[in-house]
Amino acid sequence: MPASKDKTATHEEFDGERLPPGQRQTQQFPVLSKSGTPGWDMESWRFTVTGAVEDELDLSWQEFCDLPSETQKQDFHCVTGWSRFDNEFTGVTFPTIAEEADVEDEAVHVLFGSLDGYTTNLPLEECMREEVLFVRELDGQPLPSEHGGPLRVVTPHKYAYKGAKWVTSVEFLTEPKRGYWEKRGYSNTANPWQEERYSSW
Ligand SMILES: Nc1nc2c(c(=O)[nH]1)N[C@H]1C(S)=C(S)[C@@H](COP(=O)(O)O)O[C@H]1N2
Ligand SMILES: [Mo]
Repeated sequence: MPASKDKTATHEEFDGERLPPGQRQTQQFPVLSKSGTPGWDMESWRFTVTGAVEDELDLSWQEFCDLPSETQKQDFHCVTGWSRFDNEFTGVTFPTIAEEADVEDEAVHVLFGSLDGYTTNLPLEECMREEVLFVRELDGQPLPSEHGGPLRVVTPHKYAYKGAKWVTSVEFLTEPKRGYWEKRGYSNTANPWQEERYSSW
């Protein structure tokens, strides 16, 4: 297996400590899901990329697994106050997906969709980072279903609600849209080093 890329210095970019303010470190990996763990099957699972792209994608599980992947060591910060360090995540980077779909210049925003009906959003430039990863393995094993298996997004530069578990769709947008928690009071920007936990409206 190729060496994992160490992305645990992401905090330096935000002039912050490795443990963001108001967080405590845990060795556990708590599960936070709005409505339980949805089922899936390998035969019918699809991953779609739509919207402001030249080449829409509609991939089977096998086709997704054939995309170039890498392993990264990342920290994970939950808005409810816990952080888990040194997670070994294997998957496909967001820029790889953006390149596969040939994103149009008009695209400025991204909406992720999931099997449980969850959505979350980010500006395109906040997605075009290597460490925004579509993860299918944790510690070299298939990602546990309660943590979003078969496929989830991780966003180590943001609180973890910006990473959709059970992700199956990515929509490139020409204007911003809010996702599930962003409509319900969590911060739209979600920077852990600025403690952007809640929205002011
Ligand atoms: N599809 C989906 N993704 C989701 C959620 C969810 O309920 N559904 N919860 C979010 C929240 S609030 C957090 S903190 C993380 C939790 O990930 P974990 O359960 O692996 O710790 O997933 C995020 N992604
Ligand atoms: Mo959360």
